[in-house]
Amino acid sequence: MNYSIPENFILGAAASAWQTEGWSGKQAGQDSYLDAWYEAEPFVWHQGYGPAVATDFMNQYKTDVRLMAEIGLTHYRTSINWSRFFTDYENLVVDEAYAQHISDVINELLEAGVEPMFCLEHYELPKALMDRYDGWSSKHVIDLFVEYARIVFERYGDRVKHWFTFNEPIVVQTRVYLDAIRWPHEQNSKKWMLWNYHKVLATARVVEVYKAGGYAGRIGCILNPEMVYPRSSSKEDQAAAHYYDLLYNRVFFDPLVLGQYPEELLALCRENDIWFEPTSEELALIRENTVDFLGVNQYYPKRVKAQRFAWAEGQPFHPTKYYEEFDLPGKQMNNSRGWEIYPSIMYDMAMYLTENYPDLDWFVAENGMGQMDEQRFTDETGVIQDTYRIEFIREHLRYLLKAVEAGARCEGYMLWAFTDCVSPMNAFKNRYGLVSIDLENQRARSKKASANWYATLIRERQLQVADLSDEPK
Ligand code: BGP
Repeated sequence: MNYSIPENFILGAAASAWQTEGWSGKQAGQDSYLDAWYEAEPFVWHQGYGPAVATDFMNQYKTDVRLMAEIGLTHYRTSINWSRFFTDYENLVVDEAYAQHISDVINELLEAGVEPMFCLEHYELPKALMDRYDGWSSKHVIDLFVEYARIVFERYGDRVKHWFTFNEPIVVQTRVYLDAIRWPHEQNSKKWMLWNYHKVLATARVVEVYKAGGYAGRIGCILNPEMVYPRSSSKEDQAAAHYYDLLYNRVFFDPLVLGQYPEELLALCRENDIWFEPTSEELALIRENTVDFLGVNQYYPKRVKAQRFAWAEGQPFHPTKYYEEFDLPGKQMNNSRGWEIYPSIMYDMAMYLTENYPDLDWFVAENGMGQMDEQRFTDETGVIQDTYRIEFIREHLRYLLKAVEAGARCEGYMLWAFTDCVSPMNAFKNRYGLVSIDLENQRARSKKASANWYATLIRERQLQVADLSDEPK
C-alpha cells in the first residue's frame, strides 16, 4: 500500500553543533560540558573519538549543505554552540569569528532551499558556567542564557524562523545527577529536579524575549518523551507507567505546553525532598509564556512494571521508587545501540499528544537508527547498502502518517542524523547518517543507499509499505 505525504510535511534531518563542528577555531576557555567530560574521562569515549574533530563541519559545512540540497531536505536542524558563541559569558563578548560561521551556515542553507532550525543548547553548557555557578543550578545562568538568546535573535532572527531553547533538556541532569553514571558523577536528586525546573523557567523567559522582539517565526523546545507501556493491565503496572510518565514526560510537557505543573508532580516533589522552590512570579511567567510548538524525539518504547521490592527509605530519591524496567520477551532489538525497535511508538505518541495536548503543534525532531561496523555493508561500487535504515525509517514513518490521517497535529519528520556524527561516549561506534563520514580520510563524505531512498521519498512524497494485514505465515 501507499501513503501520500502531505505537501507541507517536513522531511528533514538533524544534528547538533558539538556532535559535528569540531574544535577548529576554538579559543581557550570555550569548553562546553561535553568537551570537559571528554577531557576528564577520554577512556569512556569509544576508541578515543570525541568532539575534537567530530565531522569537521566547521570546515566542511558547504559540502554538507550541497548534499542536503541534492537529497532535497526541506529542513535541517542543528544548534548554536553556546560555549563557542562568546569569549566572555558574563560580559557577553561575542566570538565574532564563530558568530560569522553561524551566519554563513544560515545563508548557505537558505540559498540551497533548506529551511534552518536552531537550538540554543544541545548540551553545550559552557564549562566556565559549570565551574563558577554549578551550571543550571543557578538563576544567574538563566539570566546569561536569556541574554545569549536575545543576541542570537537580534543577529539571526530575520533569517531563521524555527527556534528551540533546548534539545532534550532532561538528559544531562538525569545521567549526571540522578543516575550518576556520567562525569562528574555527583548523585544529587534534588539538583536533578532543580535543573529540570530551571530549564523550564529559562524556556519561558526566552519565549518572552522572542515574543517581545516581534520576530516572524516560532519558538519552542525539543523534548524526548518516552512512550510508556505497562507490562500488564494490572493496576500496579498501570500505576508504574503513570509515574514514569509524570516524572520523565509531563515534568516538561505540562509547564511548557499548558503553563503549569501537574499538582500530583508538585506534591510528589515535596514528599520526596526534591522540591525546587518556585516563586509565584516565576510560576506566573511560565503560565504566560508557553511554547509555540515542540519537537519530539522518538527512538524506542519504554516498558515498565510495578516495583517488586519496598523502597529503602533514606536513600536518595530516584523515580524507580515507583516502577521497574520491564524486559519484554521477544522484543525486536537494535543490538548496536541496545534499544528496542517498536515503530508503533510513532502512532501511540501522536495519540498521546492529541489526547493530552490537543492544541499543540509538533513534529518528530529525531528518529533514526545507529549501526555498528557499518562499513561491512559497502557494496562493490563503494556505497553502504543500509537497507536496515531504510526499513527503520519506512516503518516509523508509516505509523506517523497513519497518525496524521487520524488527525494528529504533526508537522513532519526529521531523521537523526544527516551525517554520521559523534555520540556521547559511543562517539562514531554507531553510525546514524544518510551520509557516511570516513574517519581515515579527512572526514570525507559519501552518500549511503538511504540518502538516495530518502531523496526519492522527498521528491515523490509517496511512502510504499507492505500491507499491515499480512496473512499469518
Ligand atoms: C538523542 C540526542 C542526539 C543523538 C541521539 C542518538 O537523544 O538528541 O544528540 O545523540 O540521541 O543517541 P546516541 O547518540 O546516544 O546513540
